[in-house]
Amino acid sequence: MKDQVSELAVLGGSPLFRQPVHVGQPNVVDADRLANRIADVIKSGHLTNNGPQVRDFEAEIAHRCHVKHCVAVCNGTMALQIMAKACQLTGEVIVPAFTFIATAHALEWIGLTPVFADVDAETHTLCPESVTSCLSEKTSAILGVHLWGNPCRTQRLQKLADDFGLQLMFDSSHAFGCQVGGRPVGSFGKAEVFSFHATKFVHAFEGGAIVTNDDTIAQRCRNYRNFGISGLSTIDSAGINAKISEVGAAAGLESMDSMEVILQQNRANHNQWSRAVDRLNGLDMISLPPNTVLNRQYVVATIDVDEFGLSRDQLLAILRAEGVFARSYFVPGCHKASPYVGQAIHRRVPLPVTESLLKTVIQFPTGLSVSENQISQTADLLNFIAEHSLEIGLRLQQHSSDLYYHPQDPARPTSQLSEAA
Ligand code: T4K
Repeated sequence: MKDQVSELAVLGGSPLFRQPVHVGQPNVVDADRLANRIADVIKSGHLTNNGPQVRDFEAEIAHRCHVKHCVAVCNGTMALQIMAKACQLTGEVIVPAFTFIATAHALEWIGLTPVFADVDAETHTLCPESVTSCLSEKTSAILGVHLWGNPCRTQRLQKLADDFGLQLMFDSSHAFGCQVGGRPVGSFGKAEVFSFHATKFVHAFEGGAIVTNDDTIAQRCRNYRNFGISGLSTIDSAGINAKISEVGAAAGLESMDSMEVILQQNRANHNQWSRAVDRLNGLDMISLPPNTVLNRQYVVATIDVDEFGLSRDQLLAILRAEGVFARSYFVPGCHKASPYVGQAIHRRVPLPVTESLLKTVIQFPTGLSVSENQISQTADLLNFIAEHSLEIGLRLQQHSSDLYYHPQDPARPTSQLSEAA
C-alpha cells in the first residue's frame, strides 16, 4: 500500500497491479466445458446457417424472456438494425443521449434519425418528460435503453408511445437476466434487443438477439437475417447476412448455463464495491432500483468533485496508472459524437443529466476475473486517494504534462511506449 503521494503510479511510483484489473473481461466459468462444447460443434459438421445450436440458443432465450420468438444474430448492433427494419420505423427515433454509441449508429446506418433525449438521474434510463419534448410529426418510435441493466420506466414509456401512436422498443444489451416487477426484460414493448458481446453478462463471443411476441416482426427478422431468402429459390426482401455461427450459439448456451455462478460473483463484487465506496465522501454508487432483479454486470458510481477533491478524469488517471482499468462509459455522449455533434436535428432539448453524468460517472472492474483481494486493495487505494485528495490534485496539476500510464494501458501516449518496452 502507498504511504506517500509520490508513490502513486501516476506520479512515477510502482503500479499496485502489474496485471491490470479490467471492466468487462469475458466471463468463462468452465473453459474445458466450453472447449468440449465447441469441439462437438466442429465434429458435427454443421457450422452455421440456423443449425441446432442456434435453434437451442433461441429457444432458451425466448423461454427465459417469456416471449414467443427469439431471433439470434451476429451482434447487438445488427440486432438493433434488423429490429428497426422489421418494425418498419421511419423518420425519427427517440433514444437516450447517454448510451453506447451503437444505439444511435445502428439507426443512422439504416437511414433513420436518432433524436437524443435526456436520462433520469437515478437510473440513467430515458426520462419520459424529455422524450415528450423531443416528439415531432416525424417521430415513429421510442427506443429505450436499460442502461447498466436498470430497467427503463416501461409503463410510462408505453403510455407515452400509446398516446402518440408510436412504437416502443428497447435496447436491452446490458440487461439479459434482469427483471422488473417480476417480469423479465425482453418482454416489454414491441421488441427488445440483446447483445451477447464477450464483455457482457452472458456472451457468445460476439452475438445478439431480437425478442418479440409479434409473429410478423419475428418472421421479418428471420428473413432479413438470411439475405431475405425464404426458400430454395425465393427471396422476399433486401436482407443481409446477420447470422450467428453454431460455435457462437454454443458459447452462448454455455454462458447461460453458467449464469448463476456469474451472478453470484457479480453480486459479491458489487456489494464489496458498495461497502468500499460508502466509506468515502463524494463518491456514490448509483442506487439499485426497487422491485428489480439485476445482473450487476456494471459497477457504476458518480463522483462529486467538490466533495471528493478530484475530478472523475483525475481519479481515472490515478486508478488506471495503478492497473485498475476503471472506465468512463459513455463519454463523449452520443450528441457530441460524430456525425451528430452540432446538428440541431439530433438535439432539440437540453440534456442536463446526460451532461453531468458525462463528467461524473465511473465504472469499476467486476466479473469473474476480479477477485475479492483486488477489490479490497483498490478500496484501500481509494481511501488513500480520498484522504490525500488536496495534495494529489496539486501534484497532478504540476505534473499534468508528464503523468505516468500503466505499461499495459492501451491509452498510454506513444512517448511512454519505449519505457514500457
Ligand atoms: N447497445 C448498447 C447499450 C451497448 O452497450 C452495446 C455494446 C451495443 C448496443 C452493441 O452491441 P454489440 O454490437 O457490441 O454486440 C464494449 C463492447 O465492444 C460493446 O459490446 C459494449 N456495448 C460496450 C459498452 O463496450 P469496450 O470498449 O468495453 O471493449 P474493450 O475492448 O475495451 O474491452 C473491455 C475490457 O475487457 C478491456 O479492458 C479488455 C478486456 N477484454 C475485452 C475483450 C473483448 C478482454 O480481456 N478480452 C476480450 O475478449 O466495448
